[in-house]
Amino acid sequence: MARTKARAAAAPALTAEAIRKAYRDMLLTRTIDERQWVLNRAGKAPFVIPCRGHEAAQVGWGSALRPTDFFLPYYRDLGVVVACGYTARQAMLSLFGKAEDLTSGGRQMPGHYGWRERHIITGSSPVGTQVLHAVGIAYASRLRGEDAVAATALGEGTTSQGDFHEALNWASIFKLPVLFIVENNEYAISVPQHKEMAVQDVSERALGYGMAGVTVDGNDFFACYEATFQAAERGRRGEGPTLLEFKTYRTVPHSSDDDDRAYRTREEVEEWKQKDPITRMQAHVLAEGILTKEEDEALWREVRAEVDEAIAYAEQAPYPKVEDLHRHVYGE
Ligand SMILES: Cc1ncc(C[n+]2csc(CCOP(=O)(O)OP(=O)(O)O)c2C)c(N)n1
Ligand SMILES: [Mg+2]
Repeated sequence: MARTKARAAAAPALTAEAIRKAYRDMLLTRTIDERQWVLNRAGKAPFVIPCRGHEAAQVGWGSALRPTDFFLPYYRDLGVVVACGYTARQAMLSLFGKAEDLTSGGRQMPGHYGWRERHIITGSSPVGTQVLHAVGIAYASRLRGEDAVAATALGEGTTSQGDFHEALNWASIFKLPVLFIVENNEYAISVPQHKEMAVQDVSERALGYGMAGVTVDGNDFFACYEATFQAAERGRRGEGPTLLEFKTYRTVPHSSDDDDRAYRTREEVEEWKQKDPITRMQAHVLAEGILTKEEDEALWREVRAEVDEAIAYAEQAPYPKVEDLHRHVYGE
């Protein structure tokens, strides 16, 4: 479903090793996500923002970029940070608000991912602020003479905010290497897409800013990877930003505080569960002989054990000390 001015050389073919890693990252993301939900329901974790259903989109874009690029994920992007090396332990430490939490030392709500060494820039809770930050970072990076791109993600609902339009306009005027990645899951909490905007595809909005816009199947890891790689290459060549739309669906409520039965049918959810991105990737790795059935089963066991261990570790880890309250506010 390519749209405007989006031509670029194809990504080099992924090696079996890279495909295996992507599949593992998707599986780890799903397993962390499912267990976090259970921990919430068991009364052990106050708040969870799930990513279930978005794994192909997230691991797809997270693994198509370089460590020198800048990542500005949004709250749902566990799969992006996992593709960058974020571990199950880190996810659970953050969930429980423990001192060792990589992203904020236990200060932030879960889902506010930040990791200086991996160029992952933490976001704020008001949706869409990261979109403007990405533009500023791309501009700064260009002034420094680097060839990095800044990639930021958001939901389709967030594209109705002013910040989004200002960011696209500026980035396109200055031909900045920014990837605006919209994970379109058809809802902004309870509001369906047709009440959020009058266009069918978010990528149509690219036209109004004179930039490339691309819509792909967000449940297809390879499509998301390829589209991101190509958009990044265009950005590095000075051809400007791209608006990428990955059409997907969250198969669980918006957050642990939401009840999606109030605004969508079980039939609709079931229909999307049949298009599960992990089942699809599993079918691919088995059909291509990248993993045997036995290796696949072993991988699932290994990932589950990793998440069990992470929960046990994070549960007993200490909370931040009261004396440390003011740390991380000013540079040291
Ligand atoms: C400026 C602002 N308005 C409202 C909210 C409350 N809120 C949090 S997430 C969300 C829905 C966003 O939907 P979308 O952009 O489609 O992303 P999704 O959660 O579906 O991935 C809203 C309204 C907020 N955090 N910030
Ligand atoms: Mg949405």
